[in-house]
Amino acid sequence: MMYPTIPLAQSIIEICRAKGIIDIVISPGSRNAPLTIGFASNPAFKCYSIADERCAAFFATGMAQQLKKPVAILCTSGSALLNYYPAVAEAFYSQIPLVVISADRPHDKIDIGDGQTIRQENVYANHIVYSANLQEEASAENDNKINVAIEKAISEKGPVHINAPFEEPLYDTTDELTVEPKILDVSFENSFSEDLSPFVEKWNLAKKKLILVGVNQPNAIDNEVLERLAEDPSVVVMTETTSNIHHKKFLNNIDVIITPFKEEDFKAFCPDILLTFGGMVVSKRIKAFLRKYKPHDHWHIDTLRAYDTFGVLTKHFLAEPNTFLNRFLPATHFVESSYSHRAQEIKAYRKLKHDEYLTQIPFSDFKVFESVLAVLPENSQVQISNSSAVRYMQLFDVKPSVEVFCNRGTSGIDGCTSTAIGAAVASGKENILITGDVSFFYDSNALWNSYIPNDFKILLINNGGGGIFRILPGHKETPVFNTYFETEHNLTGEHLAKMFGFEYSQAHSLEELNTNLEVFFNATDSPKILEVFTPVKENDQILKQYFKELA
Ligand SMILES: Cc1ncc(C[n+]2csc(CCOP(=O)(O)OP(=O)(O)O)c2C)c(N)n1
Repeated sequence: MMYPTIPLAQSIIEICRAKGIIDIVISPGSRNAPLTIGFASNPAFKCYSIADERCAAFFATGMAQQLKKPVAILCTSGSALLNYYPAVAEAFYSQIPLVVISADRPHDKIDIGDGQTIRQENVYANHIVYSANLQEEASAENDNKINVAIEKAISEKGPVHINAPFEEPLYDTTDELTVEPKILDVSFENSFSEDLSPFVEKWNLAKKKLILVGVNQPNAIDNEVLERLAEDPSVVVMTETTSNIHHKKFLNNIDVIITPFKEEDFKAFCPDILLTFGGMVVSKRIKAFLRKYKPHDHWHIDTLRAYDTFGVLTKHFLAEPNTFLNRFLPATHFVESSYSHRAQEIKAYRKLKHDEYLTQIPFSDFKVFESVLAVLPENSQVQISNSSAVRYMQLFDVKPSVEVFCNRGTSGIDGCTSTAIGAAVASGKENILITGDVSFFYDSNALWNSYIPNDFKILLINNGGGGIFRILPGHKETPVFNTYFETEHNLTGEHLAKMFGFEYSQAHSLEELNTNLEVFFNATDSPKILEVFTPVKENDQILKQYFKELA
């Protein structure tokens, strides 16, 4: 076995191994050579080489999102680690265990005019679960910090930073381990024993209970739990596309349901108790509604965090949602109420209106989603880029066997493609990225990646710029709008596809799209991009009219 001679590098490698970290995404550099050589020469690790640190970090985020265990990223000193920051922030808000390892100059070389040197310690201070600022000499204190960092990434589900100073020579190796780092076994209590009786009592008295689910891992909630919620006449469940929860009685198109509501509808729909779980919620309208028509109580279930999103948070249950619901629901009883029934009526009516409208409209972003979602392969995974793509998705039903993910932690457009590729690699599932053009071009370096599976596919909806800004209030057709908001362009993905070895096809009409989709999911020996050109100036009109027609 080949080890770096530097003891600190050996310790980091050995502790990572002992803690079960397998995947290491490495970006090139010299300062990190001891770790690069050590990780890459050790069969306990699976290493990936990705040059662009922003892409590398999002790729690792996509992997960790799927594996639900830490993935490490390793880079050199200087601005390299700053390029990790967008993914660090995303991981922080999406509760993804990302272990950042940055190589640094020794302390006495910082701010004295040495090259490729910045102030690396605590550089992610505002968005990190733990920062291990190591000393150059191997020590029990260093070992302790490395252990804590990895344990915290797991237990606090978030990014951690290990900053490791190395002095030259950096490339020397030895075939013997010279350190015996301390491996701390930190165990975490995962039981939930709070007395729930006061909450059961409240629940049993309330005639209107709304459950709202944000970003949630597939299969996280037992079917019996979902069935029970669906059967209670006093319970309405609203799910976002990224909740990965499906039941025919749940309201899975939130904006479709509530956008046409008038004052009296909102009042009637306003719950006594709002119970939430999962991560970020996409729908702005549900947030505006619940902030205005406040429920009496808002309870949130999460092992770690509870955001007061609606200004009425009254209880945080520190539990896994599935654990909590399995204990809580059997203690409650169904309450007679028309709440669920009325919601079902609205849902059925909106569905009619939705279907009717779709038969009338011309080719547009909206129509693209209808066509694509209908033919998604069973058991595939969809990654959606931020912007209007994730909002359009919310207007449709997605096949229950299809898993849906989106970087909603910070809603950035800066790493959607890289995340999707990381998720595709880690999940092994057929993965389809549905993306807008600006998000796609922004993260085009994501394609500079030699691990992209052949069944990875990108559906690129090219509406000539950021179509979202036409939908948002404030849109006026001016040069300022076109240049600085929409960032209009005439680019296509064709040359990028060629450069990075993707099969490429185009569609300019519904007929072309449907014809292309017939073969898009056929197996081939390279990943594919299908670029769909939609009418820039009609998309937003069609969407706005849709919300009017739903009433
Ligand atoms: C890193 C980052 N910069 C800026 C934004 C603001 N932003 C949100 S959507 C968007 C445009 C996205 O356009 P595109 O990907 O083409 O999707 P469309 O709006 O057309 O659906 C921008 C710039 C962001 N979310 N993240």
